[in-house]
Amino acid sequence: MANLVNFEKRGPIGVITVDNPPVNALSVGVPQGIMDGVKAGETDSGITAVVLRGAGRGFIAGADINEFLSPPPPGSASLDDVITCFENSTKPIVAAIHGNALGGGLETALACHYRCGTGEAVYGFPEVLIGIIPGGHGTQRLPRICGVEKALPLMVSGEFVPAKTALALGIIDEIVDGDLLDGAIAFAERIVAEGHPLRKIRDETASVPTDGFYENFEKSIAKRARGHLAPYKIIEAAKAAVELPFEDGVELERKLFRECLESDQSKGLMNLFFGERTCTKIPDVPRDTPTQNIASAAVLGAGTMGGGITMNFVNVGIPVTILEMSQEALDRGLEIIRANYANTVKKGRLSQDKMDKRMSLITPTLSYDDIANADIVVEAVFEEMDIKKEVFRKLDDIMKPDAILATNTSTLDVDEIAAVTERPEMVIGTHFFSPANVMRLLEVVRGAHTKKEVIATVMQLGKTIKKVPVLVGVCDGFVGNRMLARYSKQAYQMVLEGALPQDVDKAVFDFGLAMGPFAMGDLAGLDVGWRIRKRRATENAAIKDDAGIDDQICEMGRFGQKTNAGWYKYEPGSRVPIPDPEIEQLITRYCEERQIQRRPIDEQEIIERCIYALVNEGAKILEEGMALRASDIDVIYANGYGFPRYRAGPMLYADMVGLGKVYKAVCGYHKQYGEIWEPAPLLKRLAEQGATFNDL
Ligand code: T1G
Repeated sequence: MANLVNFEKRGPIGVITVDNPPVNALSVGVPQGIMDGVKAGETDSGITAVVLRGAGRGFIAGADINEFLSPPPPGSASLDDVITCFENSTKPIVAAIHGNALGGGLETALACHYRCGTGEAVYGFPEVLIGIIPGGHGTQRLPRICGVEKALPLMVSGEFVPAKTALALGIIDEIVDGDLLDGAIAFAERIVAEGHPLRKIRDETASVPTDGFYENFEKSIAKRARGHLAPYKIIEAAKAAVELPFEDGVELERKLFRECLESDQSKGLMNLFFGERTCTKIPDVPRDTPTQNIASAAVLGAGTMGGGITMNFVNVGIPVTILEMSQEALDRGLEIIRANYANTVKKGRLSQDKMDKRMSLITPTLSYDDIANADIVVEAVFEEMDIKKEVFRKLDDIMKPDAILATNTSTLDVDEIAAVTERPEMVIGTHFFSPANVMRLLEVVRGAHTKKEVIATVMQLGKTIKKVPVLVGVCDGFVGNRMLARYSKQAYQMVLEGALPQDVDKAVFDFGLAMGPFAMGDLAGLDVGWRIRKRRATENAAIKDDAGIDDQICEMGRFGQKTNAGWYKYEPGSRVPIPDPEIEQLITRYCEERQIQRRPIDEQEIIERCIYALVNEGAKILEEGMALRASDIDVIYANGYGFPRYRAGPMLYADMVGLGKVYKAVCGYHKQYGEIWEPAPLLKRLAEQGATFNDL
């Protein structure tokens, strides 16, 4: 096996190079290699200083996360050992950083005496994103470098900062132009020549924050950090950096790190981390499958979805020709896009000239001729099969032969759409989630004839436009919406049986979902489903027109937030749902008219029926091959439906509850409610084997 760490001499400077592709994680063997390099420098009297750098794409991306899920043999050298080794060094150690210096990688650099890096390097503590805290003294050194008021936002957000910010914060001492190694060697030689001391951050003090800082900071993260453990452990550790001697702070950091690592949350987040990378691996579409270059795109429909989809492309520099049927619709669509960007500029998250650049990449048109040469066209017209078919017949006629024809349908049969074209192998589903320019999830729907190059191209394009692309099969609702339907059915059923909307929403919100099903219905608009049900009832006499509670609410003109009333009422201009006695009376009356005996429903039943409904449907989806893996389903649910990331998703949650317990509960509901709770055969099989979805 190639050396994980190499040592060489450049004149009087020793150079240690970490070479552990793909990201130079601190896997077993790397810490030992670094220490061997420091020792080589120490014992060579011709060496006056040492430079530490990474080979390949970056410096060091942190600890090897795999080793948290399956710990290495005890006794291997650790990051702690490396840090101690640096602190005992009698010669200056200079970190030379390019690419990523993250987590334990940044901590390794902070334990060096000095740091320099390229102008493109990025720095960060992403540990919080996988449910842990910096465990290599980062919570003690960073506040000593830039103060706790700047250190906490960095460690609690997990965001990466660019080189200039790192320099301003004091994380690095110099930005190197030109060749990094040459620059770092020159820096080291200067340190020696000018007799600079061995700078030890541990000996410095962290400034006391202004009064009320910690309270205000906790308030500022409350929404995003709700239910999460690690952010609050980071705050505790950072306080120690201000209040305790270094060693005591390190001791506390170690304790808090262990608490986080042993929590279910870190397992959930680490599984999700790998799940979001595994989902782009498709067994019968190998990594080296040829892909098409997507240099231009076209979007059909300038509505909410079409506008959002357009933004995804121009955000990464791919020009879009956006087509509508009327000038008025086109103008309205462009205005919405412009307003979206202007809002981001106003918030200081986008510069005006970047907004102008993006807007300049959008070409509005009323003519199909103007989109013929686009490399991909994404259809986002009205969700009606006849309209989709008409559009795809037209696209088939005018688009260049190797153009990819994508539909943004959220439930319709992609194969049926593909069948109206002469090129079904070029047709694929790209199901964006509203708002399309915000939601990270992209369900890529593989048609029966979609060719592998098209799948590989669209999965890669998904990553290019900063989405999390997950390949799904053609079935009603694909994966996410199909599972959502089961979940929503249970939520509605429980309101009929005795719960109130606010009871269900609270239980689900406390479980960690971003929003309960009734508040979500009000947000999306109750009239969408209502119109579809009314149309289906007129088209198909067999569908009994027994207006449900949601239909009655719509008949009252209560469509949700857009009408300041739906399941809840809303103060004008507010999005805060307020339980409405009028709805409680409507529910009670509805049940009385149908002799439904209402009963109290507790939180446990609400959570079991909502979440196990997802799990049972997910198991059926897996078994039918509509999703490749259980972790793909979790990635879909965490990125598209607000499932708490620290639980990863419904399938891992079920694994952690124990499939035997889940299966037993599903059988109980099956006995009570009939076929809607028919246990998935896969769930039954795994439960009987004492296995998990993750074992598949
Ligand atoms: N450990 C193991 N594997 C990793 C890894 C890591 N830290 N980072 C990436 N990989 C794998 C990843 O699974 C994928 O594998 C490949 O590398 C490319 O990743 C003590 C305790 C560095 C910004 O959290 O944020 O240090 O799919 O597709 O888009 O305080 O990877 O190819 O088989 O994401 O260019 C802290 C996590 C760890 C960094 C690169 N560090 N990684 O993004 O590539 S905890 C992190 C990332 C820690 C200390 C604590 C990103 C990246 P495969 P990729 P990318």
